[in-house]
Amino acid sequence: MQSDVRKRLLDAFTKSSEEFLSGQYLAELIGCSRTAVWKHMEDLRNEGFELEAVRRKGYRIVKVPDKISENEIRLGLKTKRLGQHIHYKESVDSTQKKALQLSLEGAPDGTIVIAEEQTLGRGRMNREWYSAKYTGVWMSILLRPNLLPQKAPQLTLITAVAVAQAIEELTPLLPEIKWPNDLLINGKKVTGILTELQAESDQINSVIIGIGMNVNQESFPPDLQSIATSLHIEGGVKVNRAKLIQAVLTRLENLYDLYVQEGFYPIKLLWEGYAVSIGKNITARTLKETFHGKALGITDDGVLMLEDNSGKIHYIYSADIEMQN
Ligand code: BTX
Repeated sequence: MQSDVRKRLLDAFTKSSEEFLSGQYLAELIGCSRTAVWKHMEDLRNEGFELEAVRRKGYRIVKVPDKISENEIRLGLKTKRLGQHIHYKESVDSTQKKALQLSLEGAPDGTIVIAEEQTLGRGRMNREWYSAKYTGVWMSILLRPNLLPQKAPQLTLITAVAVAQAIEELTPLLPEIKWPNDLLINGKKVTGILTELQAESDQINSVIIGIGMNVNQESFPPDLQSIATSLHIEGGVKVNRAKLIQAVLTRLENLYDLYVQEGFYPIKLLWEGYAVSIGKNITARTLKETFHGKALGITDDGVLMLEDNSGKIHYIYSADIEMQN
């Protein structure tokens, strides 16, 4: 829809003391046919507006979409690097893909891509990531760290701590981290993290950290109902997504600076405070093998240590974890 038509329509509803505005009135106001008004109203509906159309009365706006604007993210953001360049999209296939494209075009460290909706959001190993419109935080952060490529998995753990801290800052909820990339609340997944690396031999060109946070969903599709949750479902109130984004960016920048100055150890201590799988019997599935045993903890590099039934310790760099007790 042309933005001036959109603005005039919304202004008409905002300024009117009547709840319903007739199609005829709106048609005259904009200078178009009633059919065109109907089409414009359908466009608004597709943008997330909840509308009511009643015969002989006209149209009424029941609910405006809970959108995030770029300005809302910028306003009051106290970071130095993260989020200083924002690419905000109404809809994308995947923010990871867009961030990779920007990375190849030379976008600076700290650039973020945020979308209201992803049509092809993905998790690890190309699994699907459900990213419904206006309900979550679907964000990719482009970093250009001066790190060895083998250190990149630590960034997933740093991000998990940052997200946990941000959730605690804005809600009374108690998030837990399931190694390596899930945040859980009451045992269900509230956030997933996907870290992707572009590196040449021993140098990182860029790291793209994808964060998918379930924020204001009231329900999930049947196949996710038993494993997924949102901050709204758990806390009973809606959470301001722009504030949450700001909190994640601020926390991540602070933790990242701490990491650069002091190494992974202080992050490890914070991470352990949220860890849910440590000390438990787990099954860890890597691409090649499946291990059963007790999760002993993580090394100073963020690698998972698992002790199998024969007492042998395995060092696991990446896996899907299932907890037995
Ligand atoms: P993962 O591979 O650990 O988890 C993917 C699995 O999680 C899916 O197979 C499904 O079972 C479940 N799942 C799918 N959608 C959801 C959801 N909304 N909530 C809870 N569980 C779900 C986790 O991968 C990493 C996800 C990163 C997503 C971000 S969003 C921004 C960025 N762009 C993009 O395409 N991906 C990242």
